Amino acid sequence: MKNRIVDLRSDTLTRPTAEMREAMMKAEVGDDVFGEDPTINRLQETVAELCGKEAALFVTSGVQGNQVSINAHTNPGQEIIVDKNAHIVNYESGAPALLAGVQVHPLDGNNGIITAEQVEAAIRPTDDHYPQTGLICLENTHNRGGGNIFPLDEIQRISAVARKYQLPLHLDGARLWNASIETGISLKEYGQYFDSMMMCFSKGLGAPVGSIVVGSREFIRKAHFYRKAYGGGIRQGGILAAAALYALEHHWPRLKDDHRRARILATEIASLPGILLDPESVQTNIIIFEVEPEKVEAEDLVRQLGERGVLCFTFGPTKIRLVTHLEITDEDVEYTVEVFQKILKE
Ligand code: TLP
Repeated sequence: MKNRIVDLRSDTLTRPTAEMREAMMKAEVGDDVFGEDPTINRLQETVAELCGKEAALFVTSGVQGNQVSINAHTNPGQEIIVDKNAHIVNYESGAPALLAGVQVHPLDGNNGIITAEQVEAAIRPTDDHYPQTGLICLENTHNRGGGNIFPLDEIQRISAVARKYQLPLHLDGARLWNASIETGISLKEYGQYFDSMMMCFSKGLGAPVGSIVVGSREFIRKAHFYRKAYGGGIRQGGILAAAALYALEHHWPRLKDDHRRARILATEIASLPGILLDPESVQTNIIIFEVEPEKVEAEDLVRQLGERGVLCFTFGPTKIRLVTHLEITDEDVEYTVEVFQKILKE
Protein backbone atom coordinates (compact mmCIF):
# COMPACT_ATOMS: atom_id res chain seq x y z
CA MET A 1 0.00 0.00 0.00
CA LYS A 2 2.77 2.38 1.03
CA ASN A 3 4.74 2.10 -2.20
CA ARG A 4 1.76 2.11 -4.55
CA ILE A 5 2.20 4.32 -7.62
CA VAL A 6 -0.98 5.34 -9.40
CA ASP A 7 0.03 7.09 -12.58
CA LEU A 8 -2.90 9.18 -13.78
CA ARG A 9 -0.80 11.60 -15.85
CA SER A 10 -1.91 10.18 -19.20
CA ASP A 11 -3.18 7.09 -21.00
CA THR A 12 -0.06 7.41 -23.15
CA LEU A 13 1.87 5.84 -20.25
CA THR A 14 0.47 2.34 -20.77
CA ARG A 15 3.13 -0.27 -21.40
CA PRO A 16 2.69 -3.25 -23.72
CA THR A 17 1.43 -6.32 -21.84
CA ALA A 18 3.16 -9.71 -22.02
CA GLU A 19 0.50 -10.93 -24.50
CA MET A 20 0.97 -7.85 -26.67
CA ARG A 21 4.75 -8.35 -26.66
CA GLU A 22 4.18 -11.96 -27.71
CA ALA A 23 2.06 -10.80 -30.66
CA MET A 24 4.77 -8.27 -31.58
CA MET A 25 7.45 -10.95 -31.45
CA LYS A 26 5.54 -13.16 -33.87
CA ALA A 27 4.74 -10.38 -36.36
CA GLU A 28 5.49 -10.97 -40.02
CA VAL A 29 7.41 -7.98 -41.35
CA GLY A 30 8.69 -6.43 -44.57
CA ASP A 31 9.85 -2.99 -45.74
CA ASP A 32 6.90 -0.66 -45.32
CA VAL A 33 8.52 2.15 -47.27
CA PHE A 34 8.01 -0.18 -50.25
CA GLY A 35 4.52 -1.10 -48.99
CA GLU A 36 5.75 -4.63 -48.27
CA ASP A 37 5.07 -5.07 -44.57
CA PRO A 38 2.19 -7.59 -44.39
CA THR A 39 1.25 -6.71 -40.81
CA ILE A 40 1.11 -2.95 -41.48
CA ASN A 41 -0.89 -3.67 -44.64
CA ARG A 42 -3.32 -5.83 -42.65
CA LEU A 43 -3.71 -3.11 -40.00
CA GLN A 44 -4.32 -0.42 -42.65
CA GLU A 45 -6.91 -2.55 -44.44
CA THR A 46 -8.65 -3.47 -41.17
CA VAL A 47 -8.95 0.13 -39.95
CA ALA A 48 -9.92 1.56 -43.37
CA GLU A 49 -12.71 -1.02 -43.49
CA LEU A 50 -13.79 -0.25 -39.90
CA CYS A 51 -14.06 3.44 -40.78
CA GLY A 52 -15.74 2.90 -44.16
CA LYS A 53 -12.83 4.59 -45.96
CA GLU A 54 -10.87 3.62 -49.08
CA ALA A 55 -7.45 3.61 -47.49
CA ALA A 56 -5.39 4.08 -44.32
CA LEU A 57 -1.80 4.98 -43.41
CA PHE A 58 0.06 3.85 -40.29
CA VAL A 59 1.99 6.79 -38.78
CA THR A 60 4.38 7.09 -35.88
CA SER A 61 2.30 9.37 -33.66
CA GLY A 62 -0.92 11.31 -33.28
CA VAL A 63 0.86 14.56 -34.04
CA GLN A 64 2.33 13.09 -37.23
CA GLY A 65 -1.13 11.83 -38.23
CA ASN A 66 -2.76 15.23 -37.72
CA GLN A 67 0.07 17.06 -39.46
CA VAL A 68 0.29 14.88 -42.58
CA SER A 69 -3.50 15.28 -42.82
CA ILE A 70 -3.34 19.07 -42.55
CA ASN A 71 -0.62 19.07 -45.21
CA ALA A 72 -2.55 16.79 -47.52
CA HIS A 73 -5.70 18.95 -47.32
CA THR A 74 -4.27 22.47 -47.48
CA ASN A 75 -1.95 24.85 -49.33
CA PRO A 76 0.52 27.20 -47.61
CA GLY A 77 -1.04 30.51 -46.57
CA GLN A 78 -4.45 29.00 -45.90
CA GLU A 79 -6.27 28.92 -42.61
CA ILE A 80 -7.70 26.00 -40.62
CA ILE A 81 -10.83 26.40 -38.47
CA VAL A 82 -10.47 24.65 -35.12
CA ASP A 83 -11.55 24.98 -31.48
CA LYS A 84 -9.17 27.14 -29.42
CA ASN A 85 -8.52 24.33 -26.94
CA ALA A 86 -7.77 21.70 -29.60
CA HIS A 87 -4.64 19.58 -29.35
CA ILE A 88 -3.70 20.80 -32.84
CA VAL A 89 -3.62 24.39 -31.54
CA ASN A 90 -2.01 23.83 -28.13
CA TYR A 91 0.21 20.76 -28.11
CA GLU A 92 1.61 20.20 -31.58
CA SER A 93 4.58 22.56 -31.34
CA GLY A 94 3.10 25.06 -33.80
CA ALA A 95 3.38 22.41 -36.53
CA PRO A 96 0.51 23.72 -38.73
CA ALA A 97 2.57 26.91 -39.24
CA LEU A 98 5.93 25.16 -39.17
CA LEU A 99 5.16 22.31 -41.56
CA ALA A 100 2.08 23.09 -43.67
CA GLY A 101 2.52 26.88 -43.57
CA VAL A 102 -1.09 27.44 -42.51
CA GLN A 103 -2.47 29.56 -39.70
CA VAL A 104 -5.10 28.46 -37.21
CA HIS A 105 -8.43 30.25 -36.85
CA PRO A 106 -9.35 29.29 -33.29
CA LEU A 107 -13.02 29.26 -32.26
CA ASP A 108 -14.39 29.75 -28.75
CA GLY A 109 -15.95 26.34 -28.23
CA ASN A 110 -17.85 25.06 -25.22
CA ASN A 111 -15.38 22.65 -23.62
CA GLY A 112 -14.05 21.87 -27.08
CA ILE A 113 -17.42 21.57 -28.78
CA ILE A 114 -17.86 24.09 -31.60
CA THR A 115 -21.11 24.61 -33.50
CA ALA A 116 -21.99 24.63 -37.20
CA GLU A 117 -22.97 28.33 -36.84
CA GLN A 118 -19.54 29.22 -35.43
CA VAL A 119 -17.83 27.29 -38.22
CA GLU A 120 -19.92 28.89 -40.96
CA ALA A 121 -19.30 32.38 -39.58
CA ALA A 122 -15.53 31.71 -39.54
CA ILE A 123 -15.31 30.70 -43.22
CA ARG A 124 -13.58 33.55 -45.05
CA PRO A 125 -15.20 35.31 -47.98
CA THR A 126 -13.30 35.22 -51.27
CA ASP A 127 -11.42 38.51 -51.14
CA ASP A 128 -7.70 39.04 -51.59
CA HIS A 129 -7.45 40.68 -48.15
CA TYR A 130 -8.29 37.46 -46.35
CA PRO A 131 -6.52 34.19 -45.87
CA GLN A 132 -8.43 31.41 -47.62
CA THR A 133 -10.09 28.79 -45.44
CA GLY A 134 -8.54 25.41 -46.27
CA LEU A 135 -9.77 22.94 -43.64
CA ILE A 136 -12.06 22.42 -40.65
CA CYS A 137 -10.83 20.24 -37.75
CA LEU A 138 -12.76 18.67 -34.86
CA GLU A 139 -11.51 16.61 -31.89
CA ASN A 140 -13.38 13.60 -30.44
CA THR A 141 -13.06 12.88 -27.57
CA HIS A 142 -11.87 16.34 -26.65
CA ASN A 143 -8.80 16.27 -24.46
CA ARG A 144 -8.86 19.75 -22.90
CA GLY A 145 -12.64 19.57 -22.88
CA GLY A 146 -12.28 16.80 -20.25
CA GLY A 147 -12.71 13.77 -22.52
CA ASN A 148 -15.97 15.18 -23.93
CA ILE A 149 -17.74 13.26 -26.66
CA PHE A 150 -18.52 15.47 -29.67
CA PRO A 151 -22.30 15.15 -30.19
CA LEU A 152 -23.13 13.31 -33.42
CA ASP A 153 -25.86 15.77 -34.46
CA GLU A 154 -23.40 18.68 -34.28
CA ILE A 155 -20.86 16.67 -36.31
CA GLN A 156 -23.60 16.13 -38.92
CA ARG A 157 -24.41 19.86 -39.02
CA ILE A 158 -20.74 20.86 -39.31
CA SER A 159 -20.22 18.25 -42.03
CA ALA A 160 -23.13 19.78 -43.97
CA VAL A 161 -21.49 23.22 -43.71
CA ALA A 162 -18.14 21.77 -44.87
CA ARG A 163 -19.83 20.22 -47.90
CA LYS A 164 -21.75 23.40 -48.70
CA TYR A 165 -18.45 25.32 -48.91
CA GLN A 166 -16.52 22.36 -50.42
CA LEU A 167 -14.10 22.35 -47.50
CA PRO A 168 -12.49 19.17 -46.16
CA LEU A 169 -13.32 18.10 -42.59
CA HIS A 170 -10.63 16.35 -40.50
CA LEU A 171 -11.08 14.60 -37.16
CA ASP A 172 -8.41 14.41 -34.48
CA GLY A 173 -9.78 11.13 -33.16
CA ALA A 174 -6.83 10.25 -30.93
CA ARG A 175 -9.47 8.83 -28.57
CA LEU A 176 -12.28 8.11 -31.03
CA TRP A 177 -12.09 4.53 -29.75
CA ASN A 178 -13.34 5.79 -26.38
CA ALA A 179 -16.15 7.84 -27.94
CA SER A 180 -17.29 4.92 -30.07
CA ILE A 181 -17.28 2.39 -27.20
CA GLU A 182 -19.15 4.78 -24.91
CA THR A 183 -21.83 5.87 -27.40
CA GLY A 184 -22.17 2.67 -29.44
CA ILE A 185 -21.71 4.84 -32.56
CA SER A 186 -19.50 2.89 -34.97
CA LEU A 187 -16.33 4.27 -36.54
CA LYS A 188 -18.09 3.86 -39.89
CA GLU A 189 -20.93 6.09 -38.77
CA TYR A 190 -18.50 8.75 -37.54
CA GLY A 191 -16.37 8.23 -40.65
CA GLN A 192 -19.07 9.16 -43.16
CA TYR A 193 -18.99 12.80 -41.97
CA PHE A 194 -15.23 13.30 -42.25
CA ASP A 195 -12.81 13.43 -45.18
CA SER A 196 -10.05 12.16 -42.91
CA MET A 197 -9.70 10.83 -39.38
CA MET A 198 -6.65 10.21 -37.20
CA MET A 199 -6.76 7.64 -34.39
CA CYS A 200 -4.06 6.67 -31.86
CA PHE A 201 -3.12 3.15 -30.74
CA SER A 202 -0.72 4.44 -28.11
CA LYS A 203 -3.26 5.90 -25.68
CA GLY A 204 -6.11 3.92 -24.08
CA LEU A 205 -5.54 1.00 -26.45
CA GLY A 206 -2.16 0.43 -24.83
CA ALA A 207 0.14 -0.03 -27.84
CA PRO A 208 3.65 1.36 -27.38
CA VAL A 209 3.78 3.41 -30.62
CA GLY A 210 1.56 4.27 -33.54
CA SER A 211 -1.47 6.05 -34.93
CA ILE A 212 -3.36 5.82 -38.19
CA VAL A 213 -5.02 8.16 -40.67
CA VAL A 214 -7.92 7.13 -42.90
CA GLY A 215 -9.48 8.75 -45.96
CA SER A 216 -9.80 8.50 -49.72
CA ARG A 217 -7.08 6.79 -51.79
CA GLU A 218 -5.99 10.19 -53.14
CA PHE A 219 -5.80 11.71 -49.64
CA ILE A 220 -3.72 8.77 -48.36
CA ARG A 221 -1.37 9.07 -51.36
CA LYS A 222 -0.66 12.69 -50.37
CA ALA A 223 -0.39 11.82 -46.66
CA HIS A 224 2.13 9.10 -47.58
CA PHE A 225 4.27 11.72 -49.32
CA TYR A 226 4.31 13.95 -46.22
CA ARG A 227 4.93 11.02 -43.87
CA LYS A 228 8.08 10.24 -45.89
CA ALA A 229 9.11 13.89 -45.92
CA TYR A 230 8.79 14.07 -42.12
CA GLY A 231 10.90 10.98 -41.58
CA GLY A 232 7.99 8.70 -40.77
CA GLY A 233 8.91 5.78 -43.05
CA ILE A 234 9.51 3.05 -40.47
CA ARG A 235 10.66 0.02 -42.53
CA GLN A 236 9.85 -3.21 -40.56
CA GLY A 237 7.14 -1.46 -38.56
CA GLY A 238 5.00 -4.60 -38.57
CA ILE A 239 6.24 -5.22 -35.03
CA LEU A 240 4.34 -2.07 -34.02
CA ALA A 241 1.34 -2.79 -36.22
CA ALA A 242 1.03 -6.19 -34.52
CA ALA A 243 0.69 -4.40 -31.18
CA ALA A 244 -2.03 -2.18 -32.69
CA LEU A 245 -3.93 -5.18 -34.10
CA TYR A 246 -3.67 -6.92 -30.72
CA ALA A 247 -4.94 -3.76 -29.02
CA LEU A 248 -7.93 -3.47 -31.34
CA GLU A 249 -9.02 -6.99 -30.54
CA HIS A 250 -8.23 -7.16 -26.84
CA HIS A 251 -8.07 -3.64 -25.41
CA TRP A 252 -10.67 -1.67 -27.35
CA PRO A 253 -13.70 -3.31 -25.72
CA ARG A 254 -12.26 -2.82 -22.22
CA LEU A 255 -12.13 0.97 -22.51
CA LYS A 256 -15.56 0.94 -20.81
CA ASP A 257 -13.76 -0.09 -17.61
CA ASP A 258 -11.59 3.03 -17.81
CA HIS A 259 -14.72 5.17 -18.20
CA ARG A 260 -16.43 3.46 -15.26
CA ARG A 261 -13.37 4.01 -13.06
CA ALA A 262 -13.09 7.67 -14.11
CA ARG A 263 -16.73 8.23 -13.12
CA ILE A 264 -16.25 6.57 -9.73
CA LEU A 265 -13.13 8.63 -9.08
CA ALA A 266 -14.86 11.85 -10.15
CA THR A 267 -17.91 11.15 -7.99
CA GLU A 268 -15.76 10.45 -4.93
CA ILE A 269 -13.50 13.50 -5.17
CA ALA A 270 -16.19 15.97 -6.33
CA SER A 271 -17.53 16.37 -2.78
CA LEU A 272 -14.15 17.21 -1.24
CA PRO A 273 -13.46 20.76 -0.04
CA GLY A 274 -11.78 23.01 -2.63
CA ILE A 275 -12.66 20.85 -5.64
CA LEU A 276 -15.05 22.10 -8.31
CA LEU A 277 -16.18 19.17 -10.40
CA ASP A 278 -19.48 17.96 -11.79
CA PRO A 279 -19.07 14.17 -11.96
CA GLU A 280 -21.84 14.08 -14.58
CA SER A 281 -19.49 15.93 -16.94
CA VAL A 282 -17.09 12.96 -17.00
CA GLN A 283 -17.99 11.01 -20.13
CA THR A 284 -14.90 8.91 -20.84
CA ASN A 285 -11.45 8.37 -19.28
CA ILE A 286 -10.41 11.98 -18.66
CA ILE A 287 -11.29 14.02 -15.58
CA ILE A 288 -10.44 17.72 -15.58
CA PHE A 289 -11.39 19.62 -12.45
CA GLU A 290 -10.96 23.14 -11.18
CA VAL A 291 -9.70 23.96 -7.67
CA GLU A 292 -10.86 26.92 -5.58
CA PRO A 293 -7.59 28.90 -5.46
CA GLU A 294 -8.32 30.44 -2.04
CA LYS A 295 -8.58 26.92 -0.56
CA VAL A 296 -6.27 24.78 -2.70
CA GLU A 297 -3.32 25.57 -4.93
CA ALA A 298 -3.30 23.30 -7.99
CA GLU A 299 0.51 22.91 -8.19
CA ASP A 300 0.62 22.22 -4.46
CA LEU A 301 -2.13 19.60 -4.63
CA VAL A 302 -0.33 17.85 -7.51
CA ARG A 303 2.87 17.87 -5.42
CA GLN A 304 1.17 16.45 -2.33
CA LEU A 305 -0.57 13.76 -4.38
CA GLY A 306 2.77 12.89 -5.99
CA GLU A 307 4.44 12.50 -2.58
CA ARG A 308 1.87 9.80 -1.83
CA GLY A 309 2.32 8.05 -5.18
CA VAL A 310 -0.65 9.54 -7.08
CA LEU A 311 0.78 11.15 -10.20
CA CYS A 312 -1.09 13.75 -12.28
CA PHE A 313 -0.59 17.03 -14.12
CA THR A 314 -1.95 20.54 -13.75
CA PHE A 315 -3.82 21.55 -16.90
CA GLY A 316 -3.80 25.31 -16.35
CA PRO A 317 -3.19 27.46 -13.25
CA THR A 318 -6.31 26.20 -11.40
CA LYS A 319 -6.97 22.95 -13.26
CA ILE A 320 -5.84 19.36 -12.76
CA ARG A 321 -6.22 16.42 -15.15
CA LEU A 322 -6.55 12.75 -14.19
CA VAL A 323 -6.62 10.01 -16.85
CA THR A 324 -7.62 6.39 -16.27
CA HIS A 325 -6.19 3.62 -18.45
CA LEU A 326 -5.20 -0.02 -18.86
CA GLU A 327 -2.89 -0.03 -15.85
CA ILE A 328 -5.33 1.59 -13.40
CA THR A 329 -7.25 -0.93 -11.27
CA ASP A 330 -10.26 -0.61 -8.93
CA GLU A 331 -7.80 -0.71 -5.99
CA ASP A 332 -5.81 2.15 -7.54
CA VAL A 333 -9.01 4.21 -7.70
CA GLU A 334 -9.79 3.43 -4.04
CA TYR A 335 -6.26 4.36 -3.03
CA THR A 336 -6.42 7.62 -5.02
CA VAL A 337 -9.68 8.58 -3.32
CA GLU A 338 -8.13 7.88 0.11
CA VAL A 339 -5.12 10.04 -0.72
CA PHE A 340 -7.33 12.92 -1.92
CA GLN A 341 -9.41 12.65 1.27
CA LYS A 342 -6.32 12.66 3.47
CA ILE A 343 -4.89 15.76 1.82
CA LEU A 344 -8.08 17.80 1.51
CA LYS A 345 -9.82 16.89 4.76
CA GLU A 346 -6.79 17.43 7.01
N1 TLP B 1 -2.09 13.99 -26.02
C1 TLP B 1 -1.19 13.90 -24.89
C2 TLP B 1 -0.46 15.24 -24.67
O1 TLP B 1 0.09 15.69 -25.86
C3 TLP B 1 -1.32 16.33 -24.11
C4 TLP B 1 -1.98 13.50 -23.66
O2 TLP B 1 -1.31 13.14 -22.66
O3 TLP B 1 -3.21 13.55 -23.67
N2 TLP B 1 -4.58 14.45 -30.35
C5 TLP B 1 -5.02 14.41 -29.08
C6 TLP B 1 -6.44 14.74 -28.80
C7 TLP B 1 -4.15 14.03 -28.04
O4 TLP B 1 -4.62 14.01 -26.79
C8 TLP B 1 -2.81 13.71 -28.34
C9 TLP B 1 -1.82 13.36 -27.24
C10 TLP B 1 -2.40 13.76 -29.68
C11 TLP B 1 -3.29 14.16 -30.66
C12 TLP B 1 -0.98 13.48 -30.10
O5 TLP B 1 -0.63 12.15 -29.99
P1 TLP B 1 0.91 11.70 -29.92
O6 TLP B 1 1.36 11.97 -28.53
O7 TLP B 1 0.88 10.26 -30.28
O8 TLP B 1 1.66 12.49 -30.92
